Formats: sequence, structure tokens, C-alpha cells
Amino acid sequence: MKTIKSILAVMLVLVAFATVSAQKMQTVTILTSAQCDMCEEKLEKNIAFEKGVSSVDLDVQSKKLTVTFNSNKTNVESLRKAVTMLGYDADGMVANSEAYSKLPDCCKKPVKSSNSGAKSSGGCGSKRPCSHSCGGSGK
Ligand SMILES: [Cu+2]
Repeated sequence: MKTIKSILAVMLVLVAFATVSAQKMQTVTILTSAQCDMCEEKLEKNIAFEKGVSSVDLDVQSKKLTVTFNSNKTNVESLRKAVTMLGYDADGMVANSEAYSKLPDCCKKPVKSSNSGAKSSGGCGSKRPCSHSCGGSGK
């Protein structure tokens, strides 16, 4: 019985391995600097079009972007890069400064003002979910 059990176990592992390697799907979680619903929309829409990405979801609360992708077609590094090119930090990678400067105020990282006690002007508060009017024309 022992042998049968171990053979079964080996077969199970082989089948599982074969399935995984055939699909080459991988899921990663990337910590971004997303601030609001707009960021969520932007990141999800754009990353979804990255090569090899099958699904993408951003949790604004935790700022975590969960991406499922085909590791034959892309990798975590290029996904992080894609996030930085949209103006957001991705794990240790810092946002592309040009893309970041084009973000609406509410999508920028909250300014930690140590010298000025006053509320930071412009953007919405760091924790409030921002609306499209914030920092803009004020509809
Ligand atoms: Cu935003």
C-alpha cells in the first residue's frame, strides 16, 4: 500500500506541475502609490493592456495591485515598470517623474509637510477619496 500511495502522490505532483507549466500563469501583488478611484481605474485599464496580462485588480485601500499574467510573455519587472510609467510607484521602483507630474493632484502622493503646519494646498486630503473635480476645474 505504501508504494501505491507514494506513486499516487508522485503522479499528483507531476500532473499539478504539468498544468502549471503549460499555462505559465503567475499572480503577483505590486504595492503602488495609488490614492483614489481614479488611480484604480487608470492602473487597471492600462495594466490590463500590457502584454501577457490576463487580469488586474487594484485595492485602493491597501494600494495593492494584483496582476495575473502569463510568465512566458511578461514578467514582474516589466509590470512594475509599466506601473511606474503611469506615474505610480511600484514596490521599490519610483514613479516616472514625467508621468507623475501629469497626474491630477488627488492622485499624487500625499505631501508630508514637516515645515508648514498648514494643510497642504491643492490636492484632497490624503485619506479622503477624491473626486474628479479635485484640483481641477471644480465642477
Ligand atoms: Cu487618483
